[in-house]
Amino acid sequence: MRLFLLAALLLAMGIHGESKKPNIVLILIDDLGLTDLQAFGGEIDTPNMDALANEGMMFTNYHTTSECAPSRAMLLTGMDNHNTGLPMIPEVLPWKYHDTPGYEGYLRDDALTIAEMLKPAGYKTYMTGKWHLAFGGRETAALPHNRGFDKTFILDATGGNNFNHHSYLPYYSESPWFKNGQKTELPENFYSSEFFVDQMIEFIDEDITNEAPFFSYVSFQAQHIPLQAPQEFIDKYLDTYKAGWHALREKRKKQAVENGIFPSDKEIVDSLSSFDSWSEINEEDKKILVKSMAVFAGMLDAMDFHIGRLIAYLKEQGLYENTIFIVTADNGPEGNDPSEHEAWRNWLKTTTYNRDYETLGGEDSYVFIGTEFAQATASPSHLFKFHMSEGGLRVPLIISGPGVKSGLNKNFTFVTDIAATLNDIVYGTVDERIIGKSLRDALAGSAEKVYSDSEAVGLEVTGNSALFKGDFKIVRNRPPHGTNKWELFNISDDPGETNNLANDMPEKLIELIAAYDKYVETNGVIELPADYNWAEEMQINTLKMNAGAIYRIAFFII
Ligand SMILES: [Ca+2]
Repeated sequence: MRLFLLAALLLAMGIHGESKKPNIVLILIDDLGLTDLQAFGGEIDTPNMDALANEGMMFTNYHTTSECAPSRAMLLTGMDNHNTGLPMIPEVLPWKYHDTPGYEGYLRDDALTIAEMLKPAGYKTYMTGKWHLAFGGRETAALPHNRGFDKTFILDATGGNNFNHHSYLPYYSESPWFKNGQKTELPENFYSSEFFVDQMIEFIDEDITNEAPFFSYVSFQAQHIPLQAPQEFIDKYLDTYKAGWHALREKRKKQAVENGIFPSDKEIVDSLSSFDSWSEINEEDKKILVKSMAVFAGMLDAMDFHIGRLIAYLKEQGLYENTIFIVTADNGPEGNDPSEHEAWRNWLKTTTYNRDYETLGGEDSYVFIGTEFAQATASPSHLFKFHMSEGGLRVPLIISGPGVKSGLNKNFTFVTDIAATLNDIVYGTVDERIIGKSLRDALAGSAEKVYSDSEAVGLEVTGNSALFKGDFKIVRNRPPHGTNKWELFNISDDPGETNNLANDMPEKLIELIAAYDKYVETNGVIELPADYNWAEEMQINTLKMNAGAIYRIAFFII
């Protein structure tokens, strides 16, 4: 009997004397505000992600980068973006920089992905959704199929239509979709969030008899423009946003305080004062904006619903208990209004897209929420995507699963910590090329700081910069929403970034700028010229990338 028990125990522990390695599900949301999930203070129904948040650890001071591809490269490799080949999204990368090491525009082969790191430990590796690290699929060696993932169905672009293969920008003639490294069509009745989960369940299910652990990367198109959702999800929110953006920013802040995400006694920036006032918007435009927000909410609600189906499947298969879930976003909410750009307006006329009220959020509809509602969904933070202020960088992070305590962690954490943590969980050590810190102690309930007061964390994306050190942060945003001058904040005391201390604490400012200069030197950051303009750069790159687009743009410019 004793021998039998010993044998059973050894079997349960695996041949190396360790307990069975956990499955890992990494869920990445595109362009999400800090308070978009209900657990973080939002009004949209996200019960499945909220359940993971309640079971696991919610990180309230987690920072990613301000843009898609650099965040994804850092998340998947644990390295600085300037060493991965994706210092910025390739669509706005000046062409002349492509030959500079680190600025290739696609994922370098020496920047190992989490999938490549986990393969030697026997993991089955799957990915569905947005990749955006292989230069629109032109660099096939950088597609996930060639970067450690066994099975993939992916989009290699910044975004795309959620119902079909149509592109969402003139830069792409159509959305580049790949299945296992080969160009592919989309199936009938495609809706992005639903399909990514269906396909992921199919991948897992095909290998269900192989008891090796799996790594599943589900990278949603939600909440990237064009915002689109099935009608029944949109209908739930048609009246939710009628009070406008000032009310939403305030309501989100209040609820964030109640949920413990933001301290109760701290100010926030009156960020909306520099934009349009809700009261001055005409009734026609208000109708479109209120419904656009309903589409935004419906898209998030739909994604959560489908995440619920993945969780239910894992529970049915008895896999849920040994699965670590990581839910996070690549950057803050999208505040661009593409209709302000003439090239986009001209391009739209060549497509099947429209912005009709009745069908907003449908297959041929092009929806965005605009600057003001983006600022509201980033509440209580300042600014949004593309900026190094907290609204661009601070997004939700939820980690749940075996060994993870339930609670809130309010210490500074960073996008590169995810790869470090997974390395540590699987191997008990962190690969030396990873610059992030393992969150294992934090997940076990430790309230110790992850980064010591003497450790600096630098960031540069598309000419905007930040550096975190101890309680302090320096930030420099380019116009129009910044001055291109360094500002200094104590984000521990002032997470709303209301009080620029640059003049009051010149020595602290000099200390952090010196640390930033060292960061630039260490990572080979190219300083962008003062007249750099991302929209112009995207037009130039569009002309270079796409002969058809040259004709379309030239036609309308003339
Ligand atoms: Ca994004």
